[in-house]
Order: sequence, then structure tokens, then C-alpha cells
Amino acid sequence: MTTPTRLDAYPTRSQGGEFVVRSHPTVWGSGVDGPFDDVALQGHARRGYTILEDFIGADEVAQFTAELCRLSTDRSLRGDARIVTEKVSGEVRSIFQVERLSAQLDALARDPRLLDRARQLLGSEVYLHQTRINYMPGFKGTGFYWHSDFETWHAEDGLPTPRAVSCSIALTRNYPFNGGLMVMPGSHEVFVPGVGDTPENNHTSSLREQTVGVPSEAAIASLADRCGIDQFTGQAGSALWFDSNIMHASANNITPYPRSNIFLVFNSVENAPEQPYAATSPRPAHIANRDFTPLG
Ligand code: 6CS
Ligand code: FE
Repeated sequence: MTTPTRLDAYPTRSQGGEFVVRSHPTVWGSGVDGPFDDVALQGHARRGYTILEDFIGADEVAQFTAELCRLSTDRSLRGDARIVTEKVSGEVRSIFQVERLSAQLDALARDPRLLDRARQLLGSEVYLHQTRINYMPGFKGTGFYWHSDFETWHAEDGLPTPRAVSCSIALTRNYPFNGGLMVMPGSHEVFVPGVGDTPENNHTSSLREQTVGVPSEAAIASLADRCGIDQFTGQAGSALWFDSNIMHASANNITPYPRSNIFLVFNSVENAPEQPYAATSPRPAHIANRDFTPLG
């Protein structure tokens, strides 16, 4: 008896080929369901992202920055799989599953300012698929090549649809020149298959430098011509809400000014991961949460 092949609306990597037009909504809720009004929701659906200035206060920025310093200097965490270091400098590049390492960041993920918006955008109860702090240190912070987060979360974590949204909160000033996140507005409407086959334990290298699952240069050029490139810049405390499938990247940071952001990834409880769509085994829980209990 052959195993029934599962429908894959977004074939990628060895299963993939041409661009696929997104067949799922970007915004699932409406203006009456939360803090975003209908105009804001229409803008988010069109661009694939929303920037909110002064999303958290200066006191919270100071509090979370202190947590960020504590976690990056905690010797007991060195060697922990949740700490990803820079390939060359060895400095901390990212720390994953921060809600388990910091009660304050756990509380932030449950704050109504975040939960109400995530539930509204995704039209359901939500849970954290992934959290991380990207440090992007001064002088030696390396960037992130063009990619769609959903391409990885579909291929390697098994998320069936792009019904997930990230909130990136700036803890330092995000300038155009210190590795600020670049996004292609509207690119979330197209699923770009990644190139290559997923090696075993790909995450042990991809979180330092992603080479598998990234789009071809031709695909990036075509999307950039069609969508243009915007950039998330802003004061510490501002937030970027961006759709899981928007094409984004950040350049290296050779300035003295770190670009440290918290990333909280909310997934709909209706979009819980199944088996990976283009990998032999799921990634570990600190990168792809397997506890789908709705956040409260
Ligand atoms: O593989 C991932 O889940 C991570 N990689 C990137 C480049 N962005 C999203 C996510 O943190
Ligand atoms: Fe990303």
C-alpha cells in the first residue's frame, strides 16, 4: 500500500520549481478583532509588513537590553544549542527560545500589545513558533541573505501554510547603515521555491549562514524589480510586524552601532507543524516549538 502523498501548496527545494502565487490570506482577522483598524490591516495585507513607532517604552528597552546583555555574557549558556555565534568573530549572533531563558521576555510575548495584534492578524489563538534575539554586533555583525522565513518553516519545520507573523522589536537604533532589515513590499504574495536539497541537521549551519532554501539570484532580481526594497529603520522601541513569507534580508554591520532586535514569531494554532515538507527530520524544539498551547 503506497503512502498517500500529502498536498503541498508550496513545493520548495528538491520538490519545487516555479514561483507559486500565495493561496492563503495575509490578514485573517478584521478591524473589530483587535488594535489594528481596517485601514491598517489593508496596508499590512498589501505591503506584507507594518512598522509601529514607540511600540515599547524606553524603560522596557532598558530592561530588555539588560536581559540581552545578561544572556550574551552568561558563561553557563556557552555551548548551549540555543546560542548561535558568528562564524568569524565568535561573538554571539543569535539566542533562540529566549522566552525560556528570560521571564521578562516570556511576559513580553504574552503582553496584550503583542498577543492582540498577532491574534487579529492570524484570525485565531496563537502560540510562539520561534523566538530569538539577533545581536548584529558593531563592526563584525554579519547579515542574513535574502530569504522567506516561511520557506524554511515549511520545508524544515512542517508549517503547512504561511499563517504566521513575526514581530521584530528594535532594542538599539536601527539605521539604514547598521544592518537594518530590508523587505520587499508585496513579495509575500509569491512563494519562491528555495534551491537545493536540505542536508541533515541543516540548522547547525543555516542559522549562521543560510545557503540552502534561499531563492535564486534571478528570482531575487525579478522580485526586487517588481516590489522594490523598503527598509525597517527606527528608534529603539519601534517594532516591525512582518508576514512569514515576505522576502527579507539584512546586510553586514561594519559600523560601531549594534543593531539588536528581539524577534517573536507567532503561529496560528490552526497551522501547527506537521512533518517537514522538504527535510527528512524536524528541527529541534528550541528552533521550532512543538508545544501548540495557545498563548494567554
Ligand atoms: O531558520 C530560521 O528559522 C531562521 N532563519 C532566518 C534567516 N530567519 C528566520 C529564522 O530565524
Ligand atoms: Fe528571517
